[in-house]
Order: sequence, then C-alpha cells, then structure tokens
Amino acid sequence: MKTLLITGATGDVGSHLRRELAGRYHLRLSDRRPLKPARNEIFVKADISRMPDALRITKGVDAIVHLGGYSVEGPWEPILKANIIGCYNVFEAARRNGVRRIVFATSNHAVGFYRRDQTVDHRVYPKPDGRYGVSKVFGEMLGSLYADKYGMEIFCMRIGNVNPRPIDKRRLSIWLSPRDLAQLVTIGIEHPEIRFEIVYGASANTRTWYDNSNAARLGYRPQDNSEAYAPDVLAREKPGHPRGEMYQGGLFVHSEEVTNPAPLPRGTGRRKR
Ligand code: 15L
Repeated sequence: MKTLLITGATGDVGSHLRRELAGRYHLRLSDRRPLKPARNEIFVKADISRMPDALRITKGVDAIVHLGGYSVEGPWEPILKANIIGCYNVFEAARRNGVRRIVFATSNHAVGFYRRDQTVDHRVYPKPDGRYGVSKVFGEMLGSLYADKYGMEIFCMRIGNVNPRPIDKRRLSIWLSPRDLAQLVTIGIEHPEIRFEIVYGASANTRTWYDNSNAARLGYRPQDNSEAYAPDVLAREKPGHPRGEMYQGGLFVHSEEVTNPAPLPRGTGRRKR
C-alpha cells in the first residue's frame, strides 16, 4: 500500500479526503494545528513555511496531496507565508526527497475573474480574483516548472467547493462532492501518465462553468450533480452583489474592491469602471 502525505489535513477538504481514502493508502497527515489521527494514520505537526519541516514530512512518501495553506482571500502576509513560501517548500522538499508525484489543490479562484456566461477549460489563461487566487496560480506555475525542469508529476485540481451538499447558487456551478473529490485525487495519484495537468475539481453539475474534458480524458467520471439540490438552494438564495453575480469568483471578486482614488476633474461625476 502506498504512503500518502496529506498537508493541511485538519481543513474541511482534508477531513473529507481522510474519510474517503481510509484503508486505501497509509496516510501521513500534517498540519500546523493539532489533529487526532485515526487508526492507520500518522500525524506529524509541521509548519510548511519552514523548510526543515517540509523536508521532514515529505521524506519517504510515495505521493503528496498538497492541501495546506491559507484557504480564502486575506491579507498578503499570511498568504505569502503559507501559499507562496509554504508551497515552494513542499515542492522543493519533495524534489530533494525524490518524491515525484504531487496532487496540488489549486482553486476556482485562479480563474475567478471569468464571467459566469463563459465556459473555461484547462487551457485558458488564469484570471485570479484576489491575492489568494494569485497564490494558487503561483502554485500551478511552480508545478509546471518542477514538471518540465525536474521531471516531476504534478496534478493541479482547481477545486470548486467541497461540501456534502452545495450551499448556495454559485456553488451549484462549482460543487465537488467528497466522493468525486476522492475519485479525482485517486486519478492524480495513480494515473501512469501525469506530467503536468490542470483539471477542475467539480462534480457533474448541470450548471457548470467548466469544460472539464482534461479530467475526463484521464478517466474522471463524477457521480454527483448539484442539480438535485437546486430547488432547496435557490429557495434560500438572497440577491447578491452585482459584480459578484457576474463573475465566477463571486464574493472574492468584489471583496475589498475600491474605486480608483485618483481625483477626477470637476463636474465629470464618478468615473465609470
Ligand atoms: C476556495 O478556494 C476556498 O478554499 C474555499 O474555502 C471556498 O471559499 C471555495 O474556494 C469557494 O469558492 O467556494
């Protein structure tokens, strides 16, 4: 049985994944926060922004599922520490320890500034919707570099929203059920021909914004569709922010949005965006 390192194991995605993968891999879990390991799991407390920690947790594993990091939009400092420095440390430590395969949890927020009436595939250029989204694009590009330069095998999942059920209208389009997450991660670990791939971490949602043909090509056959929950979700939905409603990233798109502070000539009114 392969030994898998899951970084950021205390988070929501990590918790779902542990349950779904139990018994299929030896799980080595790491996080800055404490965690009580289940049977057949090992927990190693580690701060991935410190290279010695990254080297320690990646030693001797067959593959890494890198979930660790700052997981929403936020101030630059913690994003820099966890998602730029931390991500670099995990990739570099993997390389030094001879671990070739990394499944990287990137995010829908790497492409959050695409409009909702657009369908995006794995080839579109990134349009991050905040510092967090930029940090995820950094991780993807680091993966591209480590694949090309060092022959590593990097599987980037632009995850939508992992939950037992979709929680609002936007998430009807990007929902990823825990069992579909596990299927996609398993492809990322086991597929024999991964070099550098980008796929969307989403279920077979009727309202999807993704052309996930790259995941399908690699064998992904999602079993769940958010549509079954749509009537309930939509009945509870409150009207959203106009720009949040227009773009795929939703709230991330307009949080901290400021109008251009440059002074306008008198009498011209407010400048249009
Ligand atoms: C993400 O990338 C976040 O990690 C997660 O917490 C959710 O906010 C998700 O995106 C989302 O867009 O719903």
